[in-house]
Amino acid sequence: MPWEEGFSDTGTGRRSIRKTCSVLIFIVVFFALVLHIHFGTGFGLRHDWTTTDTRDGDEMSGNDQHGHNGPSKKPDLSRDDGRFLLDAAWNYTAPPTIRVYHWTISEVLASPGAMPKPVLVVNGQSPGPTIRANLGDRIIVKVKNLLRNVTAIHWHGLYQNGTNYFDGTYAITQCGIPANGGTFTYSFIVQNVGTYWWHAHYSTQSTDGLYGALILHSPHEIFRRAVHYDQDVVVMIGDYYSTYSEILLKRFLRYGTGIDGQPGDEPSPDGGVINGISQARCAYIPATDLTLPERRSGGFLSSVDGDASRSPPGQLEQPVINEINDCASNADINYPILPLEGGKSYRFRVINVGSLTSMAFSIDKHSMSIVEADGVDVEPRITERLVVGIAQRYSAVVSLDRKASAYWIRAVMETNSLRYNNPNLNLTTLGILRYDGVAAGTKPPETPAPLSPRSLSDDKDFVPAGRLDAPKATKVVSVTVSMQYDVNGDYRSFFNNTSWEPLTSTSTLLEISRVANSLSYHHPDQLLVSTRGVETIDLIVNSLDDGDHPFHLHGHTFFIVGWGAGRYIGQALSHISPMRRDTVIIPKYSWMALRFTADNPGVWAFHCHISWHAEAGLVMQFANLANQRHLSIPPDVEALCRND
Ligand SMILES: [Cu+2]
Repeated sequence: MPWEEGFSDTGTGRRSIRKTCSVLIFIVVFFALVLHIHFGTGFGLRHDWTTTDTRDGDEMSGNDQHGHNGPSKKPDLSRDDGRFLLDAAWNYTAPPTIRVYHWTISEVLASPGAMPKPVLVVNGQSPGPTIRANLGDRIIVKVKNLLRNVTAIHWHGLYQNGTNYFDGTYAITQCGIPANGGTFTYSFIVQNVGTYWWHAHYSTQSTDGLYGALILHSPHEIFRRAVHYDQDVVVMIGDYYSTYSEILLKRFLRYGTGIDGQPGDEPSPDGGVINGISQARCAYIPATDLTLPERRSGGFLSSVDGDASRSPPGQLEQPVINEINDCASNADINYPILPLEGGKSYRFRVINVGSLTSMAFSIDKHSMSIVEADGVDVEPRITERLVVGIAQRYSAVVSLDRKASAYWIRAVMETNSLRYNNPNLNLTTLGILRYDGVAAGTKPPETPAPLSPRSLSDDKDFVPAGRLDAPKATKVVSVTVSMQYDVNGDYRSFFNNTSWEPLTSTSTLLEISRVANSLSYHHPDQLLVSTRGVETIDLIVNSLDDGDHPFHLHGHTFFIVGWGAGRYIGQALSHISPMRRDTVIIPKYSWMALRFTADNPGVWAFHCHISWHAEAGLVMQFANLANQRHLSIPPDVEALCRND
């Protein structure tokens, strides 16, 4: 079946059945939402609320933390490694709680690695505060945006059933939270359990540090642990850029040349990061065949706000041969330190917060048992090395059963996504796991420990714990992924023949709510699949590209019902308890079939999680139950579009 752009009906008989179904669904969903919105109990959860007001770090006020040109003062962004070790005394069966967070987002000049760069922080921290809650709790995050750009915060993996307008996807579910002091409040019920994260969903802001962990508990998990553990530890790993992402993005998208003279080549990172600390020493940008406007203006930060990124065809400027290659060779090298208790077991919540590359996670001389992937409990599998794709999460249970000492925690970059040589790239990022009682200054042996060949690296290669078969598909949506030149001669990413660009001063959700027949909403440059009744969709993705892409679907956990090399030409799909997750890597020149039930009203992005690809247009959208009026957008969400 062909892909659909908007809704196309197939016959009057089916139409009347659908109409009846729609009315029934409308009634059910309407009452569920009324209960949900007004009482916060729409999912059969508990009634008596308590409120917890959480203030992480100091709240900043005023604009004095906008440190573009200031001296290289080095705030300690991670503040205290202890904040990644979660309280063991957590109450999993607490009565429903309203958890209120007050976040001030600002930009500081800081040095997560050796080079100072602008870092986007929440309450002075990057990674930002960890949110921790139980199923059925209400999370309220009051955001104040002191950045000089708008922002939006996405709660990665959360269903947001009934609150699509709080999904935090810029220009899709909301307009930006205004720059220079704008405020906005997110409020939603926890409907998921497991390891999640939150991150900015405007441009490449998450690349510069605007993210944090989101750990959601089930009342049962303390009793039903497949593998015993005593405590949770958050480990956020990823690639790291010493240069501000806005500069890299402009050069990546630069007309005709790309960042290294090869259009479509993504910026190569300078190193990795573990819980906000990097050992990257340098900032490297290769020469292109254009004179760089930022070089002419005498400093590459100064042109960020200028509009010098694009030279029209036929007016190419003089070539230069110099690269931007700054290193801080004598700067201190820092390591994140996790002081843990020997004899205990820990559930490491491993999250890839990066922008381009997968990372392999390991701890020297310790194996780990993988028990969860993207919020889905899996049959425990033992490994010594775990490859985590961008935006994916795993729980790895580790027993501290070795000699009391210090051991390296490693995040090793996978190199298959790197398109040009960064001569200073630091592939291995290290942290220190220190058993208690071991002297504070103790460092693990300098020589890299040999890694066992036992490695888990295929993100489809897990078995969900407990059988859950995929429902039958009722609709097939087929898309092709490619990178190519558009009609303007820009090299961009495509779903079919569309390359997404954000709407201005409006969102898809708002636009759909404004047209009389929501199903007819259509944008010529965006791929939007609208459904009327509840459909179970087979999303067939054919990747014609020569790189791997980590794809994420908002608001759903999909079943991975099939995959293979080449294109999908009717190969058999498997519905028998397939692996489920919300982010999966689709390898180069291959296809994958993702099945999900579109029963979650609203507009949901499906996009590549490589920051550079999403910004180059690799985004499509699903409008579930688009014909229904039950998603009335709150006035303060709508108001954002008047100020955007
Ligand atoms: Cu991609």
